[in-house]
Amino acid sequence: MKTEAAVAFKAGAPLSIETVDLEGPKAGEVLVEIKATGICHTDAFTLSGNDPEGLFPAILGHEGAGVVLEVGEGVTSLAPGDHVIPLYTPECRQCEYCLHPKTNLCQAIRSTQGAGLMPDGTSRFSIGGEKLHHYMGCSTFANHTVLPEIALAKIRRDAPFDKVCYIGCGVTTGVGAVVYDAKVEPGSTVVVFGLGGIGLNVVQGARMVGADRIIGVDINDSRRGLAETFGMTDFINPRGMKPEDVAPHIVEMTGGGADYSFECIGNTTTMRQALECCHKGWGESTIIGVAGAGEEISTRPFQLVTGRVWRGTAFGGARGRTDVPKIVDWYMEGKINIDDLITHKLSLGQINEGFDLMHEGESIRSVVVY
Ligand code: NAD
Ligand code: AHE
Ligand code: ZN
Repeated sequence: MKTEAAVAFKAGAPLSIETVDLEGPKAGEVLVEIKATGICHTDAFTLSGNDPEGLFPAILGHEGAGVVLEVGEGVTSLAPGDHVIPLYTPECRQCEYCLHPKTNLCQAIRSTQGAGLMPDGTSRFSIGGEKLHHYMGCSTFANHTVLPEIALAKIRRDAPFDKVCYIGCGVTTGVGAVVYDAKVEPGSTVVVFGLGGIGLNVVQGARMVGADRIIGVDINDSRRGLAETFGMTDFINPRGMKPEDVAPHIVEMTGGGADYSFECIGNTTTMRQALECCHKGWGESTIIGVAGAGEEISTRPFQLVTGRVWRGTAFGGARGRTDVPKIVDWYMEGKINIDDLITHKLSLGQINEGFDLMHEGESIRSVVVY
């Protein structure tokens, strides 16, 4: 079939709206009509050329929601008409990782997914006979896409696509990092570096589990008001501070340091600050931000010897097919707020404006509605 897509032909160039060819689903695969997709900073990161796994030409996008149109041979858990959220972290429920209680990183299709291909090693997308790569196994910047059955969470039909698409990455990553990975306890002091599409979800996750103090750190002052409505109690704008002064400042204002910190920027300097603002003996810092190719983190090992813990999370530790439908329920029951984080709604033809708004610090989430 033919479908409309925003194609990334090369790193650093704007996306190009094209009519592309899409092959139907093979065994174990599902054809999905994408109804809405968010634009995550990770899409911009890959488009910039900074992603070691970035491949071009490709159809980016990994934060979508849509409807099943057709299922391939052997697909049993989904049928045409089902509403779904694509999962860049699938859940096969059979691999060593899925069977391990400590991780959500299903590896069933990781190698082909990282190579921009379907599990059989081929692509379903092409243009003028030239292969287009899939992206993160999702490619939600296409109006129609094909995914493996294990990479789709079936969700309730009354959930609005233009809101719950955000659960495909940002909401689950931020709220899940608090709930599933760090397991923040009520009464905790939490520091959130970066109050964008991910960080604000960490803030609301921390409020949801009953954190007492939620300190936000961002160089953009305009993030303050919204962050406060999501539960932030204190704001720090580190502009004008020396990088080495940020962690001691937080340690001082918290009387010893954070119980938990989260880095939601992708900057190795703030990753270090996030670790070092943690409380001696027990503070835990979680890296969410994605740093560019070749970048490395550093700290004095003494920071860890003296009881701070450095860890990271992908997709908030959520097991997609199991947890994503529950997070959709949390939204529908009013336990989490998605509406106020979606600042811009765009058509596919306006998708490059969504990237501009992100880079200018004007948007929290832009959502493309097909
Ligand atoms: P975003 O652009 O919406 O937000 C980033 C925020 O960081 C902005 O508010 C910006 O003002 C702030 N910021 C930038 N530099 C700063 C600095 N030096 N100090 C303080 N604040 C600073 O991005 P997002 O969509 O929220 O994504 C954040 C990061 O999380 C990205 O690196 C993205 O790739 C990553 N991410 C990771 C996962 C995962 O599973 N681990 C999932 C989604 C996104
Ligand atoms: N491909 C990059 C890393 C990109 C990355 O860290 N991706 C996160 C999701 S970000 C979503 O917005 C992730 O889930 N990683 C785990 C995985 O298995 O991909 C690189 O550095 O090579
Ligand atoms: Zn993302």
